[in-house]
Amino acid sequence: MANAKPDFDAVVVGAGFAGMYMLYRLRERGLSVRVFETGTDVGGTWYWNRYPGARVDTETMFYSYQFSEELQQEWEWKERYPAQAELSAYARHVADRFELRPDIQFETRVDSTVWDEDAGLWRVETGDGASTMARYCIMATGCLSAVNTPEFDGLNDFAGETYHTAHWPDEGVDFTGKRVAVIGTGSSGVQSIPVIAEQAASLHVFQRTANYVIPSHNRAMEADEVAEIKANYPELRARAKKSFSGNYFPVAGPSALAVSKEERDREYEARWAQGGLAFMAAYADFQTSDEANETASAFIRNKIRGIVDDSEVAELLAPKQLFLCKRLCVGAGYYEAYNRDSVALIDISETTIERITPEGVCVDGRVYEVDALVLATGFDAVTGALKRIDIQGVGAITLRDKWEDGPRAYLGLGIAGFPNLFTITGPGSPSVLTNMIPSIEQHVDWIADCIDHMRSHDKSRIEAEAEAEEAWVEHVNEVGDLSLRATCQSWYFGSNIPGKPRVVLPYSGGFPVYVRKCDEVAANGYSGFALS
Ligand code: N01
Repeated sequence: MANAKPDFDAVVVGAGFAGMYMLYRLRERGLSVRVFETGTDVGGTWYWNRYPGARVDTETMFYSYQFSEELQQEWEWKERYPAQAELSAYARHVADRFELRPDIQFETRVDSTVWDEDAGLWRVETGDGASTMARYCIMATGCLSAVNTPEFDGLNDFAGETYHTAHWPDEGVDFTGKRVAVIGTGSSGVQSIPVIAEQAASLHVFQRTANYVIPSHNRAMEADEVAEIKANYPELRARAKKSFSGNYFPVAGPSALAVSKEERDREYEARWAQGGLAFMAAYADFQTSDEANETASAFIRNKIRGIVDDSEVAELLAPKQLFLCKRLCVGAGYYEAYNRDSVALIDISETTIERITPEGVCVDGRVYEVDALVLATGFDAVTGALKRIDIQGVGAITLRDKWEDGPRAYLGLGIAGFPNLFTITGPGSPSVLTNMIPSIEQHVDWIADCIDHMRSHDKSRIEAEAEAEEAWVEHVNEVGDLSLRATCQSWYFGSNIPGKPRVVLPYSGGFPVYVRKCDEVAANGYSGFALS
């Protein structure tokens, strides 16, 4: 049976940016591939997240594929931070340009994937009742794709419309004249609130934790800056890869405390005026020194007080937790939205949402009556999408069981007990702490090279060794616990999902260190993996 013939060399689950590139690379190496995708089109995150105001918050000349020089030269980005529609058009262009569609089966959810040891193949079962055998199974299911819908009492009894930001109707929603509630003030809430506020008759925002929001200062790309970036792409991309987050964010200095308050504030002012995530790289000790961290927090809190007219509302919006505890948000007119008479902020940091009634949202015995409810409540991050599929490895052990106390994976790429299964940007890789597209490309290239190596060395089975996995998980935890981020509640640690074990999900040792480790493992004949 070991030489049983698969239907495809590889099955890839998901046709977002990871799945599309995986398909491209494997096909280029001569493998037959079937991609299964739940949606009706490509794009993953940028297919599903169509909420009002949805746009990327990483500068897009760098949040884009670099594997094809022709692609990066020919595609014209219109905005510094493109909206969902432009990102989705880019994904569709990539699918068409590289003729990916014939190998993607849309509107097909993968329900289970089961390792058949005798055959040395994965049996992938899909929602259409079909079963597909493949030598390799590659999970390109995304880190922020399994939607979190909190189990509010009475949610199903709500008489109005209910939306989740990550499952927004294709045709959009017109809130004109409506009373709207938004629950959640993470990146999705921060982006959608000002846009919904422009339309709605009234908007109640339910905030459990205030976040730090840096203005985006989004604008159209100038022709000369595009030309300059395109002319220097190789150098700029290489420089970004050397940075901690795989982004090119210049660091002003090793410590915020090594300079005077005046100099520091000048730096913060400049970054606030420039806009975007580069603010987080101002000084290198935000994750290691409370005092340094507080200088950035205080600066942003003061900005909020300067923008928001009502001082009580400003204090509620001023974050209490450390800067960069949670993912930094980038917004457009977010704090300004609270100056509208039609917008009210409801603080639920000390209370909670008691229940949803047919009329609206009940907090502290008071019902806020609304016509529409928007859940901007995020995702079961990093592990959620994998655990929602019934994945069974050697001896029918399930991934859900193996990860009951938290995920265990080697480099976030392979899992002991699950041969020939790869995870793109899986737990224990830098993933969500980095610019996602370069991280995806690094994983895809590594997996494609690994499969190539196996084929050229006449190997058909690869499995992470338990000891190597154990050592890597320990290292990920050790490094993760060094950062101040570890002292906070956030989805980086699974704290947003009731009952989810608290585990460091992404590797926080930085992109360059991680890439070196992956390259070493490959150069040493895939050390830590058993090949047979
Ligand atoms: O989700 P979130 P998101 N009762 O988890 C609140 C990326 N992204 O979709 O903080 C009441 O950040 C929750 O409160 P708390 C980006 O990496 C990128 O906004 O847990 N409230 C929080 O306020 C981002 O970090 C882009 O106390 C509840 C909110 O809901 C990640 O995706 C755009 C609750 C959820 O915030 C996730 O962002 C969008 C409950 N039971 C997203 N449960 C860009 O590129 C949750 N909340 C711009």
